[in-house]
Amino acid sequence: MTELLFKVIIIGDATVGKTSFVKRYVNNHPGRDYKPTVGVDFALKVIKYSDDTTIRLQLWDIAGQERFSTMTRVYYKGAAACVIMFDLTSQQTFNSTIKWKRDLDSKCTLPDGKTIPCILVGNKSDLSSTRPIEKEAIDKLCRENGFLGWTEMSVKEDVNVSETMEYLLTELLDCYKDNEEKVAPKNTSTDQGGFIELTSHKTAKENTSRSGCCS
Ligand SMILES: Nc1nc2c(ncn2[C@@H]2O[C@H](COP(=O)(O)OP(=O)(O)OP(=O)(O)O)[C@@H](O)[C@H]2O)c(=O)[nH]1
Ligand SMILES: [Mg+2]
Repeated sequence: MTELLFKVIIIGDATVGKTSFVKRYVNNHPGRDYKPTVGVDFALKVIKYSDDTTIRLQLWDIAGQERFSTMTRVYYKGAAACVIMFDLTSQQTFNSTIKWKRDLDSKCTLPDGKTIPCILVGNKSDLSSTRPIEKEAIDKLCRENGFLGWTEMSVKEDVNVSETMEYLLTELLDCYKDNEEKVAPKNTSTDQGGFIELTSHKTAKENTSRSGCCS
């Protein structure tokens, strides 16, 4: 029986929906009112990946408010993968994803020196009538800033939450194997990006889950 533990960090501006996302993914309930995250919150998702492999994802839900930005180096340490989230109805939060990605890449790398796999997520797709950001702009930003790709999500309506994480887990495991085997991994900072068709990435079988809060 193999047990693998990975740290996954979730970053992005305040109010984009990071805490709601983690709660939805782990507990299948996003919570109700907005309570700003103070520093960082933790949750654990246990995935029965195959008959002989269990994966534990330690999720670090990092505060988006500016006043916590001095702590990011500490929070990013040891991360195996990252979700950078923005609000599809807020141009400002979309623009900020470049800043978050640069901050991440400058402070966190894999053992072989490559950048960690990072997916861009546009949340609040349920608010479709107030969406100022064109898909082409997201594609472009994704390609130019070394994201794996991007997905649209509605945490509120439970659209693409587990699918996005399944996709990220597949990429994470690829990087992990590459690092284990000491061969050159896929370079996550070039020739990628673009919209991810999630339905073709059903790999991990989610079985049990639990969460814990340590902050
Ligand atoms: N309409 C809609 N609202 C959402 C969605 N996801 C989250 N929200 C709301 O957005 C607000 C902020 O959500 P949070 O998850 O607390 O935001 P956060 O990114 O954790 O914010 P910080 O902790 O300050 O960094 C809350 O009122 C949520 O209910 C969504 O998919 N659709
Ligand atoms: Mg939060």
